[in-house]
Amino acid sequence: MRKMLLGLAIIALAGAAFAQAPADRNANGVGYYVLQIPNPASMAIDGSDADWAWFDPTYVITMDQFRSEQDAPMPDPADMEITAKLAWSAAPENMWYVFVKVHDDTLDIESTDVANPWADDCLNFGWDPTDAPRAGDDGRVNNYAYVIKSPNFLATPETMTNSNWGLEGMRWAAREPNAYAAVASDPPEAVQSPIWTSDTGVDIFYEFKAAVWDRRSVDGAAASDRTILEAGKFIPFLLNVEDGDGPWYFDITIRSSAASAAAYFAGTTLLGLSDYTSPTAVEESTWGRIKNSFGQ
Ligand SMILES: [Ca+2]
Ligand SMILES: [Ca+2]
Ligand SMILES: [Ca+2]
Repeated sequence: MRKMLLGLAIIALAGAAFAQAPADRNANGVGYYVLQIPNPASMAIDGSDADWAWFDPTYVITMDQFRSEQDAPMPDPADMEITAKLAWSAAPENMWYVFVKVHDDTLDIESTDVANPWADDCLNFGWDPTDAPRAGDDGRVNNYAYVIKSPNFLATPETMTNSNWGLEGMRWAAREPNAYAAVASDPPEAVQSPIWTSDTGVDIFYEFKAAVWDRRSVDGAAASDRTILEAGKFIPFLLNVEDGDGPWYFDITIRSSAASAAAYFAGTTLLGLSDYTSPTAVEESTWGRIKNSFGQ
């Protein structure tokens, strides 16, 4: 009995230590914004951002809003430079969208091991909607992360995987119809080569949409709790970009060093259609007025 009480006291202490998210959880000091997609049917997960023209450029995440996860000096733009866009679709689709462009001097996707995606250039991301990084059956269920990289040289060709591939019961969450992902490059032949480089480098494009979960179960989607995405909602999110080639080989992240130390994610807020200024909305509202005038 005494042993059990001592055990409970230790659990309570550990809980208290992680009960509060760090106040300064974001690499940019203020947090990040996720824009509602005006027309989800127009979006194609194909590695092209031709379908992102509606996105308000104010909310593009640029290099000055990232930091090194290992607190290393930031890379030279020729070695690595990132822009990222975060978006969401309302119900019934209820999906989270990301488009990331990485300029890199060398694209390295030579590893064939799906269980070790960090060996190469890749995108690492995840959500923690309940903001409870230590919760879950084994600590990895709720504070979860995924990886996207070009699957062209993987022995098991999966574009999006659980960052912990060994957690077999969770693989459903990284696969259709729960997740769709694509990787492309400019020039296009770069992703056809295990290692590709040129004097001017290469652009890599990562695009995905995925369902978000308050709680995931090893028994699949039907046994899990889907997060309902809505304007105004706050959702902890992690986005890391990894450069597998030298001289810069650390990850770049949107979370602060305090958040890294406590295993918390950065903070994002979902903006509704009227909360941002879309470059293509002028056209839409003009058309709306014309339609209204016909209706009168
Ligand atoms: Ca696209
Ligand atoms: Ca590089
Ligand atoms: Ca690279």
